[in-house]
Amino acid sequence: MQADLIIKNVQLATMDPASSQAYGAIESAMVGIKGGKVIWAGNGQQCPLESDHSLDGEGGWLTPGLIDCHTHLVYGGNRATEWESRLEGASYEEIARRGGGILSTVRATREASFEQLVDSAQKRLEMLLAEGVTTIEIKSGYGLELGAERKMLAVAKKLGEDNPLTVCKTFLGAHSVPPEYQDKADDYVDVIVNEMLPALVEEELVDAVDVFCEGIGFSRDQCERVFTKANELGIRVKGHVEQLSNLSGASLVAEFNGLSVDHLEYLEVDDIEQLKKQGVIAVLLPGAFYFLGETKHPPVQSLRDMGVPIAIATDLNPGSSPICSLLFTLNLACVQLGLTPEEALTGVTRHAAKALGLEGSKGIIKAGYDADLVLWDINHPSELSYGVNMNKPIRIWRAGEYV
Ligand code: DI6
Ligand code: FE
Repeated sequence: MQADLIIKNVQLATMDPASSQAYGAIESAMVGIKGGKVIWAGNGQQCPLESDHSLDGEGGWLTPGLIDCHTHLVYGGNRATEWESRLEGASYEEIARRGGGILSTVRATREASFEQLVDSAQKRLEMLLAEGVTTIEIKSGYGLELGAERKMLAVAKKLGEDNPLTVCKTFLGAHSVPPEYQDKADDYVDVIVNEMLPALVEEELVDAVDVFCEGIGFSRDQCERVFTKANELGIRVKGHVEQLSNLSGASLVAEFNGLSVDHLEYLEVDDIEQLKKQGVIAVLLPGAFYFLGETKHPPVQSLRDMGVPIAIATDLNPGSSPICSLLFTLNLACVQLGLTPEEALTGVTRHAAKALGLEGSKGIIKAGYDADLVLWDINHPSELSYGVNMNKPIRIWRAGEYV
């Protein structure tokens, strides 16, 4: 079998669930790449491949490219001074109710030009790329009017065109009620459903639809209206649910056969069964948990017991998670939420792929999957969650191309 490239002398963390080994590990392995895909991965002695090009991994570990499945990467300004007032005692919710919080980023994002948003997001993206992130989800939600939401999603699209990574674009029009619709949230939901969502789907700027189902966001009924429209348009849904309180948003996402439920600090054990039944991924966001100083933990043990796949993401955003590192997030997931290093790595590979509807092409090292790969100078994959700012990829491939 002829390959474009063979990577030799590596240890694989395949993350393949079919393996009986932790991390789906294969020692003394080789990987063959052709046409942007992995065509063979296994023990080097059994390798049937030939190629004019090979690379010696010198015994390092090869993982799937990392996937950040929940970010608000594109935004104007920042909220450092708001954070100062939080440290003086104001809560995240109080600040939001005063018209700060998300709405202050909405003002800055509306004012920023397309180019300014590209430039500021590009800097953050480069930090993630340098850590081995090869797929990222980027949400809108700081525009809250058609033009500004379109601008955000177009920036996300452009970032995907300009950089060696896959971008999934999520419409989060139902993030906060914009100032023009203060006390008229239902009217704003009408605009989302009748104008914004259909236009942006038509323009092919929407891969998924998200909502903030929360006291300071949207009610369960309002979220249901958004999801109904998304379903009609053939777009998968997901939700920021049960972050600060319980509005039974998770069960709503499950009813709509959604991709993922994200945050989950206030998730009730009774709702977990339904997530399992519908194959919904639980996305935990330890960066927001940490930065908001939360004390209520998501029900990790119950999710495990019921077999709901857990993904991990940065939630990178200026208000509740100004954390531009997926590797640090792995450490947070273990230290703060009690995940094992293997669960954490699975959460940014195989399960994150599933949260984006990309299972079958990303998140595992296996023949037929995209050749998104990262080579690390480590002795064991647990090191990726163990050290903070201790690991840097030696090499990254995206769709078989050396980054
Ligand atoms: N939950 C979050 O963690 C982010 N959005 C949301 O609905 C926070 C967004 C922000 O504070 O700017
Ligand atoms: Fe978020």
